[in-house]
Amino acid sequence: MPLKPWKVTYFNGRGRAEGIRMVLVEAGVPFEDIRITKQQWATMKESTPTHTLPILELEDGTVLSQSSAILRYLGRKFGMYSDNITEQYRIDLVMNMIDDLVDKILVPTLLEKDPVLKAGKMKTVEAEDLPGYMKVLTRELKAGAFYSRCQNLHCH
Ligand SMILES: N[C@@H](CCC(=O)N[C@@H](CS)C(=O)NCC(=O)O)C(=O)O
Repeated sequence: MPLKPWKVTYFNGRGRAEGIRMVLVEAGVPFEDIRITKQQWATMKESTPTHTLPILELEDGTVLSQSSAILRYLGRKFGMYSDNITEQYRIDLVMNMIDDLVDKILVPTLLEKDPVLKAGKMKTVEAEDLPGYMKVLTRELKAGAFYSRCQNLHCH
């Protein structure tokens, strides 16, 4: 039976799917970048593994869910997640921080509908959250390579 192409399914935005798309591009894996509407989501939500997006469908039809679990799966599969537990800790620390930051950014950008409240909340994120996160993330990047294929990226 011919194998199917991998499929990343998410809404039309970067959000929690962009890291998965980036890792697949870096690994050289062709994939279908499926971006669905809220109406389409309503009809498929219950059939997804954790009733959330993003999901990644593999060539044999297996569907993976939860962005961090997917990223670690891909990292292990393509040699981007170290075997060294200290390096794994650093990777996890950065992944968790980015997850927290996505939470903070998604609330004002997507969930808040009132334009005035939206602008105010975004300003708060920019002024109060982003500087601290950027400081720590910059420190971690400066501390050295994150994974064994890092020499392929401009990450030093
Ligand atoms: N921890 C999950 C969170 C997933 C999540 O909340 N996804 C949102 C989009 S960013 C979603 O599916 N929203 C639609 C819904 O919950 O019905 C992950 O990292 O994948």
